[in-house]
Amino acid sequence: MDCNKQLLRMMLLIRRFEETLTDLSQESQKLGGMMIVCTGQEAVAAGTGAALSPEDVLITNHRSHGHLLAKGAEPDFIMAEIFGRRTGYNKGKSGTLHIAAPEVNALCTTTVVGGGIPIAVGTAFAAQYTGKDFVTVCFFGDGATDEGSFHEALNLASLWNLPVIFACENNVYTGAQRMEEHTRVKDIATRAASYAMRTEIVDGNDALAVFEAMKKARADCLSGAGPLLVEFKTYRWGGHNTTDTQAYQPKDEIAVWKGRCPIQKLKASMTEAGTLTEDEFRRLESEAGKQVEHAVQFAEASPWPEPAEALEDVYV
Ligand SMILES: Cc1ncc(C[n+]2csc(CCOP(=O)(O)OP(=O)(O)O)c2C)c(N)n1
Repeated sequence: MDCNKQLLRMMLLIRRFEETLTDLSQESQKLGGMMIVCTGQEAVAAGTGAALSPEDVLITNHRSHGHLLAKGAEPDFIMAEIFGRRTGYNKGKSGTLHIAAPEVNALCTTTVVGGGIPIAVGTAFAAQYTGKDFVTVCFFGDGATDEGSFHEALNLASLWNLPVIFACENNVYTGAQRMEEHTRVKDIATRAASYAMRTEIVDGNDALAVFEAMKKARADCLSGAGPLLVEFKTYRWGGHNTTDTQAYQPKDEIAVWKGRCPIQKLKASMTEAGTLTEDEFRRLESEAGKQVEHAVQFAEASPWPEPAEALEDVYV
């Protein structure tokens, strides 16, 4: 399958997955609590996933479902984990916010903002120390770059020339705060200059641009060029989570960014190039729908963990 189609297929899967979770936690109330979804940001995950190899390590944050799917994690096992079932990636103990899928080297999802960044330095150091050819990609939001952990981690990664790509998804908001309310910096990428680190700013709604940038970043990392901070400019269509009313997000701003939908953007360029028909698009959309429907059925039919299992897998 050509790269464009792979990117489109993945974005459609992520979109459907997140829309379904939104529905499950709002309308149908089959899921308790709230969901943190990445609707509108699919290109960042899809483009990155397509650029990585299975041995590459993923460290991610609270907005993780797209990253995990694009890294090759199974929708069934992610969904079962979110439902808290025994068949989930972490036997129902992590829920939506802390999924690890070591099977695809997605080693850590942490909702401690900025918490994953030093961990990524650790896995990148392991690659360098053991002489293994893999990179670590660490996702975080613009808000995480205000944390001390971000600065300490970037300093060390640069000093030790580690094979790590710091992937900042700048979606304009940090909770209910716009970027200009939490920093005077206009581009997060400029922060890496303090650590003499290479940077790049990429249109985060252009899946192909993300793919090309990450493919090059990976190759450079592996050739010993050291770490890189890539800032993806994108936008969160929904609120911080599915209980957020978005009162602070101007409606016209949301409309502008919906006009830059990453799925529609790729669809338009493929259609123009004559590599996609409307029928085929509908078929891909329907396939994504079936995959997610299957995941929900799998999760709902799966058993709950037994209370006696609560203390299993506790190492300390
Ligand atoms: C250390 C820490 N501080 C605060 C929070 C509460 N919190 C959870 S998500 C979030 C917003 C993070 O924004 P950003 O890093 O920009 O990512 P985004 O949600 O925009 O994807 C905050 C403040 C937390 N989980 N951890």
